[in-house]
Amino acid sequence: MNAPLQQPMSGKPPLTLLIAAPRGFCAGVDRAIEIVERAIERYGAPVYVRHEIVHNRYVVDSLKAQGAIFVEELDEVPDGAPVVFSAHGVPKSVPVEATRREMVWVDATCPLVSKVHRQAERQIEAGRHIVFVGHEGHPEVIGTMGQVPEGAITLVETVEDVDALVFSDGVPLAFLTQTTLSVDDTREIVAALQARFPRIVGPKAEDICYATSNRQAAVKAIAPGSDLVLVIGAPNSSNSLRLVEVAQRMGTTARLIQRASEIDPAWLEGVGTLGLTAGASAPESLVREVVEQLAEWRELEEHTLVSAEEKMVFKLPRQLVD
Ligand code: 0CH
Ligand code: SF4
Repeated sequence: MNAPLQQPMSGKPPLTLLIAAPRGFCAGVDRAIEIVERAIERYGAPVYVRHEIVHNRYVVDSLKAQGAIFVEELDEVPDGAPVVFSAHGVPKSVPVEATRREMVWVDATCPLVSKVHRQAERQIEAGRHIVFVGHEGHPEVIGTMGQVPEGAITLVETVEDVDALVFSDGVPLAFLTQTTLSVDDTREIVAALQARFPRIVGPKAEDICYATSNRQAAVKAIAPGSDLVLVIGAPNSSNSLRLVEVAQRMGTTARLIQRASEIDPAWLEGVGTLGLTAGASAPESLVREVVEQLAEWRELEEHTLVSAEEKMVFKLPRQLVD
């Protein structure tokens, strides 16, 4: 005889929660937020920040409360006020202009983005034209393309874009990539580039960063066993959007949410196992907020699936530690 099904004491229907690890803040985001906080301590409020320091409204609002003012362009910063450049990086013209205006500026560009900037410069010095794999209009793409003279870099977003490339015979080529792309899509795009231009040179592995790769792998670990995956992140956060895509491509319904309040209880109908993760710019406090919201509706059985350990820490700019 079958044992009677155990009913949770609370009377709420059960929900198995699979939480991805790694998730949330990466070393570049930790560093960028600390840079703004230390700049406020050192220079006093207000400290201006050019572009959202990372793509998360909660982070931006917390820093605003501490004395940060967010602007999109340098010309919105008054003379004499300190300014921080966001984690996504800026075109070369931005620090040049800040220096010309004798501004106090601090660069919170992630060191892994800066590494791509230096590679871009080196490829141009070596006489190569760059094919850059990235999403048009994204601040990191604008920043990286702005490291080299206009016309020295061509953006591609898809394999179709690669097929449509036309270069004069014998032009030496190099490729570079945005740090927060889909690992799977980028592999295909790079393969298409190498097939069309066998002499093209590039980094050993594409420039997708460790945090982006690890978070995508972690979603791959939770998605197959989940009826629904929730990704905490902003609609303008490239790495967070990629996590939604990864889950969807595994055949699992996935949704991007910024806060717990965006969860429609109807989404949970028929869901026995829910996967949860967060983009690199989403704080852990928002993950806990979502877990607490779910616990109000369902009797939770929480599991964390760890697919990698992360120990990366980046140094702060010298001007904030001396
Ligand atoms: O994923 P993107 O690049 O849109 O940026 P984010 O959501 O602010 O995450 C942090 C990454 C910053 C630069 O790589
Ligand atoms: Fe740096 Fe990667 Fe984080 Fe972007 S996602 S800030 S490149 S570690």
